[in-house]
Amino acid sequence: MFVGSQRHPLSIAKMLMVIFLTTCGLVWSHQVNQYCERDSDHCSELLRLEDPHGYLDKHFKCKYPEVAECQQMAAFYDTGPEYQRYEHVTYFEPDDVDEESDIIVVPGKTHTMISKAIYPPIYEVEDFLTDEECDYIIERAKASGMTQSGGLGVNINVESQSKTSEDVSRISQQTLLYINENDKVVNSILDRVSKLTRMPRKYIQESEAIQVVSYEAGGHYHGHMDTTDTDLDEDLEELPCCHQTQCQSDLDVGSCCRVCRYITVLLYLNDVDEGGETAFPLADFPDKYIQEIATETPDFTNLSKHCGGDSVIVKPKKRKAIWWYNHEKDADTGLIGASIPHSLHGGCDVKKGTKWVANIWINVLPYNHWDKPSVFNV
Ligand SMILES: O=C(O)CCC(=O)C(=O)O
Repeated sequence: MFVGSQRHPLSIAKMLMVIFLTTCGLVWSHQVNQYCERDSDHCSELLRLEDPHGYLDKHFKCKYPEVAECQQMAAFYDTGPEYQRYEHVTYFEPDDVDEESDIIVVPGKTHTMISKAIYPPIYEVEDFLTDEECDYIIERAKASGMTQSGGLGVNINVESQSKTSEDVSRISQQTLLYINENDKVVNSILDRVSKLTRMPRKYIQESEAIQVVSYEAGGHYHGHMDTTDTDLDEDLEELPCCHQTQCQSDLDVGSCCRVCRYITVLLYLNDVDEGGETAFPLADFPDKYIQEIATETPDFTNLSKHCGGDSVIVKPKKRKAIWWYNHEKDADTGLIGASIPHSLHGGCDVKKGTKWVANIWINVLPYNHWDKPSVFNV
């Protein structure tokens, strides 16, 4: 009796442990199955990106228990909340500036990717597009009708006080190209963007429409960020991302929603006779901040007056792509983290000729909204 009563609590503890582990297992596999049923494409996409050796089965279980790496990978996916397994983002940091790496974004062809900055990581790839693709995007944009650009992004200086064209924050024309599944050219470019950034194709498909922009001589876009700068006001982090709300007017940005553009891929669609460089005045200056340089004299966010100096500068060239991170990756959740004010960038004055570019933004949902459907997905 005495012995029995001593063993009894242990058995109960063991039983409880078994029930707990079984329940965890069931909850986990239920979550996985639910998620994969809802989104089997994304599951396979993640497996393709994350598991190039094919160690895991479709339930993220190790197929080759004798291989240590396989077991480690399965263990990673078997712990932590669901968002950690499925919605995490990639973040690649170069060791140095001008570091070259070979990448394969088109089967059978190698492209060279060159790092232009470390913080934020900015990369350049020549011949990312073909001549025909560049011409096609320009023609599609012209056909859809170009209109005067408004104040998109997060501009620092107040436009209404502008006196000369140099002080106007943006002088360009633009249009949006919606991602249409029948458009083979655009979809093939987006496939490449997924390989380039190693972000799931699904994120790219669900992101905003492609923005095509043209500048004539004198045209420019002063320093701005492509995403909402939560560094200026941490409360902004609580706002949902604009692409999952219905309040999508530019006026609403910052009050009912925020822009969550994790990565920008900028495509150069033509050769510019003179000028039109893309400048990043704060890249690799971790100790400088927008507020300082915007209020200093000279104002380095004014790219008509200051294009060059110590800024990272990229010359436009037909077929070239550059891309960079507008946010960090959150170390705890593996999801989109704080915005990077040092991603401030813009287009310097076009001095001669016309400049055509296209922006592909990769929108990513933050931790508190990772389970909300994107409006681009309906
Ligand atoms: O024209 C450029 O080089 C930069 C364009 C840009 O920053 C934008 O469209 O957001």
